Amino acid sequence: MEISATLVLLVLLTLFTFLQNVANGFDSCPHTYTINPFKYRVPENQPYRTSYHFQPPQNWMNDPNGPMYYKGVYHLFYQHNPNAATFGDGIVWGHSVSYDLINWIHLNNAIEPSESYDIISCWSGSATILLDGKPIIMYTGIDHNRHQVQNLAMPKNLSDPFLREWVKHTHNPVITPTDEVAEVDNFRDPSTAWHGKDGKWRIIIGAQKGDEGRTILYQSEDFVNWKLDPIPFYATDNTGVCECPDFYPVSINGTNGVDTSVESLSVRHVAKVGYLRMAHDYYFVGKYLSDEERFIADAKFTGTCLDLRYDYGKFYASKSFFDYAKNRRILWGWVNESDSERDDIQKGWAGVQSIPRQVWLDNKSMNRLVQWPIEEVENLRSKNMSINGEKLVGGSILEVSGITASQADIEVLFELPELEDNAESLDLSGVDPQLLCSNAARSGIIGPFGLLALASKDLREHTAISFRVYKTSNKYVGLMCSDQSRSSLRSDLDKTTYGTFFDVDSNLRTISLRSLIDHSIIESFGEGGRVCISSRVYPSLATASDAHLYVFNNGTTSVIISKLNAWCIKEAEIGHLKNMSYKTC
Ligand code: DQQ
Repeated sequence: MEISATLVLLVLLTLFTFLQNVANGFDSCPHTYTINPFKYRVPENQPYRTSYHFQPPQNWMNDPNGPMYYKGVYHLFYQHNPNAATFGDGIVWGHSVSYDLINWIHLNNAIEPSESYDIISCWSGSATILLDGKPIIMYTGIDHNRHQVQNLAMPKNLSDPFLREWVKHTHNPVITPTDEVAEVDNFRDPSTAWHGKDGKWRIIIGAQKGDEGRTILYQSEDFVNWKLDPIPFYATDNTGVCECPDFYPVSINGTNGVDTSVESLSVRHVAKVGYLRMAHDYYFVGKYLSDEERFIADAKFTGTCLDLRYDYGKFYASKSFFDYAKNRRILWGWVNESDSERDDIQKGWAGVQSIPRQVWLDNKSMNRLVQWPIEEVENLRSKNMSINGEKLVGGSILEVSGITASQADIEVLFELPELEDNAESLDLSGVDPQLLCSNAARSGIIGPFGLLALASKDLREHTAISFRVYKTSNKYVGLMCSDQSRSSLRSDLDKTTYGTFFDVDSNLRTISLRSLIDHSIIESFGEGGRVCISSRVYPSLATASDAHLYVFNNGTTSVIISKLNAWCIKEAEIGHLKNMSYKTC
């Protein structure tokens, strides 16, 4: 009897520990910690500082670097100027860690200029988890000649759960540019490596040769000695330099991610490049021919609105990683400021990171991606209000009250009227959705309808995230817009209007929208994440508790708010560590 009671207790204890480990992402040791209440070191009065989007304590931030998951801890590295709120020489790898990708602990810089091969700056790169489980970083150093060379850095102490210190490899630089493939000052941003069936590692590096944008492939058996493949892995004419290339497999079934090295019939591949000239990240879905070391994209780059972008607003230098803890692929992007450099200096900071997004292949089309804010952001949701089945007649506006409209998460499903009789005709040839959005915001038949975010009570300030539905020769298309033109009474701001098309399913007759609002950023996900637009806005009236949120319909036909849920979002814990304790385990 006693033995079986002990046994039951033991089983229960094991189950409890297992569940605790699941909750902790299999972190080797449970932890508690407190963040220093002095969260950031910037001047008082910060109406535009974000509350749940990642920002360093002060100064300039651009590209997300690394990111990786290692033994229960997520690491975000980022391009950072520790000395100013502007870009310049002396860029370092800032470093923060997290247990949930939302609350962050700032650490000391991971990589700083120190050697001739990175003395001017330490630019972007990626982390790879090697076969023995150890992480390694490859980054671009701007050397004493201002040439771009690739270097390695490894954690100094693998038993430090935060991997606070990084040491540079004695063989650095491990890759230098060769004239025949790249210009010496346009050869940067090594990708996460993938491991081929032949036992060799592969990476791609962004480059330019003439006016061709290229990603160049290198192979290595030991991660230190790299062999150039002289034929570009993927190239586009007349685009200028490719920055921050990313290459990864996506599963053809379901939303789970797969490790970067997976090659099988159940995956397709995605190549992403940032073109500096356009300042946009474009992605291509296609086939990875590993035997020939080539990537064949389904569609060629056209330089038109037909090209696929992660985000049709501000979102650049993005980087993805495979999250082993939750079997998902996560994507980050840098969302830069739309105010002036003078404003940034005054604020004491510039640049935010997007909310990490889970990314997967759209199983409907099989040729584009879906992105959705990681589920952890929902832990910040607090007070909620909802609207169900309410008709929004043409020309009407309805306030979504009772939530903090400057810090919110809104999900809404609109039901459309009959399309055949109501949708306006549009000839898609040569139409630029971004231009159309500048005019389409006024009035139509089905739409524009959507949200007015960060709006002042008198509506003199607002950002409209809207939809309008058109009939083309063979299908119905939606136009999604984010119109910043009336976002602020302030001048000297970039108020460009963004827009993109998407297909509307005439059987479903619904359009969904989710917007994450955080003081000066609005990240919007249309059609369940098939089309995304992020914008930066700086209202002068609609700040903090003076910000309002509305649903509107400027079309002449009614749409129905099938379901709307809006939540206040709590502030994320982002700061320096005050203290931390590990329970004995
Ligand atoms: N930012 C880095 C470069 C990269 C560019 C410099 C993209 O490595 O090409 O901070 O924003």
